[in-house]
Amino acid sequence: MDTNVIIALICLAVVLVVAGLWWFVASKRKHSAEQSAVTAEVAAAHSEVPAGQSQEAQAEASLGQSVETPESSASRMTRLRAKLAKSPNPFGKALFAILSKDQLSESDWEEVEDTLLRADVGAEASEQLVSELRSDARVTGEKDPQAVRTMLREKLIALVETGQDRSLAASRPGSAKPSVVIMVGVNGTGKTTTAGKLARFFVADGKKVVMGAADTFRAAAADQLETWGSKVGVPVIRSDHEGADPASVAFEASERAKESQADLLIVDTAGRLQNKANLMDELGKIRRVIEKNLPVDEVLLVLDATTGQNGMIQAKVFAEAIGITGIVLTKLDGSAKGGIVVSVQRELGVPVKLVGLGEGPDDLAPFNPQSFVDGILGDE
Ligand SMILES: Nc1nc2c(ncn2[C@@H]2O[C@H](COP(=O)(O)OP(=O)(O)O)[C@@H](O)[C@H]2O)c(=O)[nH]1
Ligand SMILES: [Mg+2]
Repeated sequence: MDTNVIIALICLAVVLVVAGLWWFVASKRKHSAEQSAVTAEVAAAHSEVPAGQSQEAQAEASLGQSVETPESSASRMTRLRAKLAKSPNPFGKALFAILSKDQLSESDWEEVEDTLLRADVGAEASEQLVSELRSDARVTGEKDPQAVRTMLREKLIALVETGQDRSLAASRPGSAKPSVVIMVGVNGTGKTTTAGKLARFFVADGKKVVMGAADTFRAAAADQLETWGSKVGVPVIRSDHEGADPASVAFEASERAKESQADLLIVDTAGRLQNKANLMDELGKIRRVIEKNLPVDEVLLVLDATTGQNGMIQAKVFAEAIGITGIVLTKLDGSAKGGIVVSVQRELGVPVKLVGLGEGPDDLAPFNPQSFVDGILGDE
């Protein structure tokens, strides 16, 4: 073979080897550059989310949805107190108008009792209050309206105040973590809405909340709860098919709350059960499965104030089916029957802990007897 050909072949081989080496090194460099770009992107995505937010909130934020900040407790209380004073709950005002008359006739006293009954105070409590008022010298003798008003205020507060603890277990110092609240009550009373409002309430206080959609009758019920949760970055554990076992959703929610070290788990339930045995069976099962993971320290019965005594009969069935620790009285904003606070506490033996005062997301307030009575008595 010609020496020139050999030299040309050697040169070609050298060029090929050098080109191959160059290609290998370049592709390696490109790969590592891509990787570091991805790492930088991930880091940037994380740094955009403020510290202290939940994983779900981060996921939400990265999806471009903003997480709302619920109203603070102080602002909520001022706003809702004013709202209660303006609510169509005139029985305090009506009583005051009658009692400030110069001479109280027998028919005036009948009117006092009627007013109380119409406001759903209940027969026993109404009778008791009338007899106390009749024997009070400040009503029968004194005619200074201010004195009558003060006396009426005291009597009404005494009627509403039971001396029981109205705080939620989750708000007490040293409460279990996660604390568990189960919402129960008849369909349409406001369970899901109250669960959503309650979640916001705790989120506003910087607490980590998880919700469980154990109303599995309709997918829409879980969607409704999810809508509430997603606005404030609260994860909602749900089933993806209608008619799933509510207890298994509740169990999963309790596992999630425990794993994620949440402060509070709120479990929404269905209210449409054919009979008491059925109801006891289902609510009992929900409670038992949660208790495999966490103690249940609050069962809130949700009662619609506008349904009056009828609603209370149904509420009693729930109270018997699962021990309740407190009552949420909803739709007090649209009810002239504020006296139901008195009768429900008497009938069920547990305190009203929260009141719903509207459809707004933060229209839920802790129940306070003084503010309530001031509200129904109206401004001077
Ligand atoms: N005005 C008013 N409406 C309320 C209140 N609470 C709930 N609602 C309304 O009552 C309806 C039924 O509520 P929902 O939570 O779905 O009841 P659930 O079937 O018990 O879960 C909804 O339209 C709510 O907006 C309240 O405090 N005031
Ligand atoms: Mg519901």
